[in-house]
Amino acid sequence: MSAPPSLRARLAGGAPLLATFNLLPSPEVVELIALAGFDLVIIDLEHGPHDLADLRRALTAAAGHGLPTLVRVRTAAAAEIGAVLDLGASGVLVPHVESAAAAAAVVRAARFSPEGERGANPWVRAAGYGTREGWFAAANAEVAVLVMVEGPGALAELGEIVALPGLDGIFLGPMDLSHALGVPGRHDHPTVVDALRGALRLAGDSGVAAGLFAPEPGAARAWWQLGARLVAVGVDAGLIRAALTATVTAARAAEGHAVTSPSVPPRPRAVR
Ligand code: 3PY
Ligand code: MG
Repeated sequence: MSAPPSLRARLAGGAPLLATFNLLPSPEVVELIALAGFDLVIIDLEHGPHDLADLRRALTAAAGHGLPTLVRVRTAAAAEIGAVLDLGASGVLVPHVESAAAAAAVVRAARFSPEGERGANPWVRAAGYGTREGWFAAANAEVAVLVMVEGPGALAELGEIVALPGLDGIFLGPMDLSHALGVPGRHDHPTVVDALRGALRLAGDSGVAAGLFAPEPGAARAWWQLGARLVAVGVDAGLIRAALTATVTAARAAEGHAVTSPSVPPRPRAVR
């Protein structure tokens, strides 16, 4: 059986992708995200408290379900990018990249020579601890590299960013953009939405994939239709909280509901 296409390949073509953010350092939550049917999970080290051991557990849980993983690192440091890729992330997402030069440095950190300068060690988990033939070339071919466009510098240099060789995609952050554009917290303000639409157009013209965060699921289809290849809807913590709150609300509102059947099934008869 041939291996499924890499996240990098799926970003380059095929059906639009649906993700959500994993903020809670829990492999069980990653499994629930896989079982729910998302195409990939974005494991969020920028806003989540995961350490590298938590990340390894999350990656193992995802791999058990064939769920691709994009890891949002905390910083653009080459050592951090290398560490999450060595652990086995399908791709790396770097927040707050504010220039074409910074984006080029991200690509260098994520790709082995001759395409970049990623620290080379073939005995890491991602390389099957030394068992993966042709590891360096395979990693260069498969790893997805995305930078976040969420500040004024990135918007100003977007044309150069999307033209960078080796960069697979940009990912737009409406929350940070709302702050950068003077309407803090208003991710759906027309100024923010115009910036998002303009960035999607530019990425589409350049052929690089574009993704973005959408707090609400209802917006996903519209963003796909506007050219987004990847929409990340919601954050696990918020989705779980909303489901718990809805359950409490529904239970408290359910006064007068007639209980017509026992909720506990009868005990089976003992077999002799
Ligand atoms: C943003 O909207 O700024 C993000 O980083 C999404 O997580
Ligand atoms: Mg952000």
